[in-house]
Amino acid sequence: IPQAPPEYKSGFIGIIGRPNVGKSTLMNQLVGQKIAITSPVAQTTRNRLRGILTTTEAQIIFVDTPGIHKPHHQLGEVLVRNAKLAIESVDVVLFVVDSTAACGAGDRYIAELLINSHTPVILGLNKTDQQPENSQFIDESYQQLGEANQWPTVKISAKTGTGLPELQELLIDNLETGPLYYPPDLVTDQPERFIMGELIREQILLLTREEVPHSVAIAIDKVEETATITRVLATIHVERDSQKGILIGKGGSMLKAVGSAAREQIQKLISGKVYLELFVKVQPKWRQSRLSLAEFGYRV
Ligand code: GDP
Ligand code: K
Ligand code: MG
Repeated sequence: IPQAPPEYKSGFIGIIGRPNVGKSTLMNQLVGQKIAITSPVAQTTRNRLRGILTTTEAQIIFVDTPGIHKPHHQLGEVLVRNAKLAIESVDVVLFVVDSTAACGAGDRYIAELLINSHTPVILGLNKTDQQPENSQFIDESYQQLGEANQWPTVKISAKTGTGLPELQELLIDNLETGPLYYPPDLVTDQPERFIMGELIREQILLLTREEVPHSVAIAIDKVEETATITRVLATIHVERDSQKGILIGKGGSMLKAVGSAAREQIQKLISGKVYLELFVKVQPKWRQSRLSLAEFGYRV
């Protein structure tokens, strides 16, 4: 890693917020590459993922986190505990809210966690591209929250990019001078294999029914590179036979759709041709088991 020039800034920004407010979409936009998967399904993001933006002025390391919500099972508890840890372990928190609706109990729950921490906070009002008419009441509900806690507040759209240059500047303003933590050309701390698995999981989230996604885990069994093509073998682990049935679909149609959409995404990731082969395996109760969680790459 090269040495940073004097006055160079760097630090870790935790992206915190309720599920589905657009945290992962925002991180992808800010680093300029799709490294975190996104979907309209809550709990799309399962573990902490770093996205790295290196400019001539600063290196910003974004830490994308699962949304904060009340835990219902063991995986949920792990998610919330990790989110709390993320708040404490970063230099600045980017608190993302969904500005298509007013500030609610979920946002206030997170605000309490932030007020009780020592980490500086910037409030990002996301999805401004989708705000209803007369959104003044909505904006005021968040601006009050920001003013009460002296949190700088910016209106943004992770989808269209509105407000992101201003946000980036504000984030850099809040960082101290520091070293390059990562090589300047690196965009994530995750191995390519992990992101491949996530890109497969994303298509399952987007294409199958609600009940399948939450109990799915992907293992990349093999990646073989030849001169012309990269061959990827992956196993999709589900908890129940019924989920396996849904995932495979009539005559294999669902698995085919998941496979071809995921293949396209993986091709973009590695900028090369991909042959993707998917297998589905039933492994009961993997979500309850700490051993399995660790095995599939989730921090427990
Ligand atoms: P996360 O759970 O907070 O990480 O949210 P995601 O990044 O997965 O996004 C949840 C949903 O909101 C996805 O369908 C995104 O496409 C959508 N989304 C994210 N940011 C924006 C935005 O700025 N505008 C609009 N209209 N949709 C957005
Ligand atoms: K989501
Ligand atoms: Mg996410």
